[in-house]
Amino acid sequence: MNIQLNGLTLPSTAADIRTTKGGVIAIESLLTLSLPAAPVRYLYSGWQSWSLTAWVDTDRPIRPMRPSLLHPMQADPVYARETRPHGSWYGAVELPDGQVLFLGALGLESHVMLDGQSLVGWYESGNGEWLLVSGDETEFMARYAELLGKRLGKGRDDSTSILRQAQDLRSAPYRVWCSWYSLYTEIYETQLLKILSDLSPFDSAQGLPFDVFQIDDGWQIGIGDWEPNAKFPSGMDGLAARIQETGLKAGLWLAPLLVVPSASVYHEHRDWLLHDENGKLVSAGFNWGEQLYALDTTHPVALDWLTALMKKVRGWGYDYAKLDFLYARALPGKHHVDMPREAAYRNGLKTIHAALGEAYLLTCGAPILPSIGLCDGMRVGPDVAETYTSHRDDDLLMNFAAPGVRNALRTTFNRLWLQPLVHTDPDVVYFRSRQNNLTLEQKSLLQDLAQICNFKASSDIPAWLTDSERSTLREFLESRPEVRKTGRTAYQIGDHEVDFGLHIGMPHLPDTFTNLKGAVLGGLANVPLLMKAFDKLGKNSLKKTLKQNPV
Ligand code: 9PG
Repeated sequence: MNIQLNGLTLPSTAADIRTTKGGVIAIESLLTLSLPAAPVRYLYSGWQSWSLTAWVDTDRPIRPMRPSLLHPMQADPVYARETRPHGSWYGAVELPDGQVLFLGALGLESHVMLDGQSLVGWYESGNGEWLLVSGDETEFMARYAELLGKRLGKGRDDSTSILRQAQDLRSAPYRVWCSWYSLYTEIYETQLLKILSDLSPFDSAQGLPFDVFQIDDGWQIGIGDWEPNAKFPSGMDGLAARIQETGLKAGLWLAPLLVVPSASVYHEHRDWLLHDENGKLVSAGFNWGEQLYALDTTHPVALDWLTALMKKVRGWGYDYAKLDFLYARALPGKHHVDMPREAAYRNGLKTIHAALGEAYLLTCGAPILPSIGLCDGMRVGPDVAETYTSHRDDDLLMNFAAPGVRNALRTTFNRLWLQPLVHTDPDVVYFRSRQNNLTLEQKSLLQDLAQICNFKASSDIPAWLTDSERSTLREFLESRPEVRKTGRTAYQIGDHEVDFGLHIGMPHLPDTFTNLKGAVLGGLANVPLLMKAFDKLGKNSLKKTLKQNPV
């Protein structure tokens, strides 16, 4: 039937539609819309926290990211080789006359793609609802969020998190010190205690007013072996107690749905892992010099193990959990109990959420829509880094999920529409100049985005800050500027205006020769042994850096 929208007549495969505020809703398993003209821009929607989400000119196709070894952990691997404009759950097109059309699923396991002059949306199985709207992007994304909230819930309203009871969330969210973006995996107990004391939480004049001290990756014996390693002799409960003594809440990072071959669960409970139709383990990517696998949470015993793990972390004294690499559970595979992959993920997350009780749950590396309503905060972009961008990631690997400030700004900015549903975590900001290649402008873009998100985190080591950096960090943590959107890419934040426009576009497509070099590099990066060696080199250079820059 023809769908009438904002003066446009769109031939479609919809059998029936109903009108809704701003547009129409159709229920279809496959919905095709014929557009009046070929679009000039497409809004890509990445599957999980780190995956590219951006408006891209249709004459600048997104090529498959390199290396493919990382596809399961950077994109939805089912669609990672698709070169037509596409994305998870929703997509939008801008027509040559500037008119914008949006097609978004209100259910899970759905995808949208631009095929020539047709916009196509489909569900991986069965029927589901589609919202079709046009007009102003801020308005239609708000409408989409509203409808999703009704179907998936709003974690913020529903949950009984400690944070929610303690304060008005929008005006005073948690401020988090996180160990990752300075120390990475090289953390140990006495070093973290020194940092904790240097934050001087007891000193109201000089102290840095953080609310949470969050220990990131590096405390555990292994991915799947969630017990403290030898660098944490007082145990995780001992450290949590020390953190709490300072008045801060203790936070802990885990990747509870991942298992690596060196972990004991891998050997003892192979049947808990996600397998494919042929009985082979499903790859969840490659990191820490190891192949990653996923826990199949439809396996009741694996689910019990997961619940016990969450309760253990709570029992140790952690009130804030950063749960990472969560996409693993939503990868396609043959589950112990047959169910759609994102529904299976949601079941797992529901169990985690319940087991964590009142603790604040920050999801990371998390499939976006399936996490709505079941967490407090969600990382909505790739990792930041001490560099803005790199020739390697932009031009050779064409990898826009890789850690870097430009990649983080771009994707996070395009996910701000999620704010009514969840705390959007833009990742940490930097104030330090030590161990940092960012310009002042680049650092302030991150700070502005954190103000917009009202989610403030930093990994700056107090001893690395100059006096003036320390006081600007302090002011940043204390400030509560008024935030107002003033244009498509611009915001007024307190007394200054910031335009992200120049920072959220895509780099030019590389020329043929650069692309060829990139193919060689991408090929090499697909060799696990080389990746492992690369990981080792990185670790050694990190150790050296930290020796030269004591905390
Ligand atoms: C700990 C880190 C930090 C960080 C998380 C996550 O695409 N990648 O290769 C990729 C690797 C690691 C990564 C993100 C992406 O970092 O986002 O904050 O907790 O794990 O290992």
